Amino acid sequence: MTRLLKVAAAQVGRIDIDTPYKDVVQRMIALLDEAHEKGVKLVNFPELTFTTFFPRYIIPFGPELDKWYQKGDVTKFDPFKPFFEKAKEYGIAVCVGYAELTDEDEHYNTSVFVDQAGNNLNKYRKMFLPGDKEPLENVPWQHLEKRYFLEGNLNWKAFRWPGTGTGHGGPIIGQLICNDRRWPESWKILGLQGAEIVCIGYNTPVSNVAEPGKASQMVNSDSSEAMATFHNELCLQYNSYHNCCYSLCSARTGADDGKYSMIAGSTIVDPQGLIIAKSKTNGDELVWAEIDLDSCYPPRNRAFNFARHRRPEEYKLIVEQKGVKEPAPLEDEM
Ligand code: CDT
Repeated sequence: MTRLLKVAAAQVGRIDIDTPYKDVVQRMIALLDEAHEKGVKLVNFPELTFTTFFPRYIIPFGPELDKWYQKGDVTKFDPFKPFFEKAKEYGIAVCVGYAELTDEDEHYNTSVFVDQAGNNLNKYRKMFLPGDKEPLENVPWQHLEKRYFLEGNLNWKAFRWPGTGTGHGGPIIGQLICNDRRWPESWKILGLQGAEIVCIGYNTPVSNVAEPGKASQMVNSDSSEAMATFHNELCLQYNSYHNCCYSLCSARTGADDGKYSMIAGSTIVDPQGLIIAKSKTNGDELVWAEIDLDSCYPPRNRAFNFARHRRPEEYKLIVEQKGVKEPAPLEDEM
């Protein structure tokens, strides 16, 4: 049996602090136009797709900060509506990241999966928030995600995407956001629910602060970009492999404001861990492929048959302990 489906990772390039929503939305629609031409049925978009990565700035709490977030049903927010309407017109499902403000004034880094008929099938809130709460001194930039977002509280819920005609009760979808992709726990919880496609968006700087407070350890070179790209692929390839799933991975890339450079490398990875499609630019680009969802199953039935081989009774440390506790040091090594 084959369960063929055309899917895409939409990469979105430079967005500045003052880029209007309508310009971004037009660019996103151009990516949908291309997807429609190619017969693609699902397009994944990046983390916080509609704006620049605002957590890099110091923004006063209150109305000035809240301008960056959307309240209520994001598909009905006027400036974004043309994008969701175009996806529905084309019969394309989309997974897209945005900043969410709840009625209780909670702030989340969120992604929503909207099916081809415009139904909001699932909302996911980023679980692993990197960066800091308080600004670092003497660094050229920072990610203040711990300042501007709460940790996600919707767990990693896989769900069925109806109406694709691919059989098997519908494709099983999971969502992750950026830093989540680096943690095997998030993937395994989706894997245990049989996720066949994991949709991921990211904003990953080409350089990083090695240690808080030590700007001198700021790594910023061609080799750091290569390393950031390598780590991205490492996470996507290995985690897709041991969970026997596809992943659609979309970068917000380019140099926002002409200086905040983020890696590109949007990819589609198959259940063997192979990259089957990859972006060639660091701008707007549609990375697409035809995939066969049935190819998740030979490895699931053999090498990664979880029911046969996993040892959950031995994993107590993983759920009960958070940080590292080393064994006591040896006397003669002190
Ligand atoms: N957006 C996001 O989660 N980015 C992180 C890098 C953070 S550097 C403080 C990532 O894991 O790619």
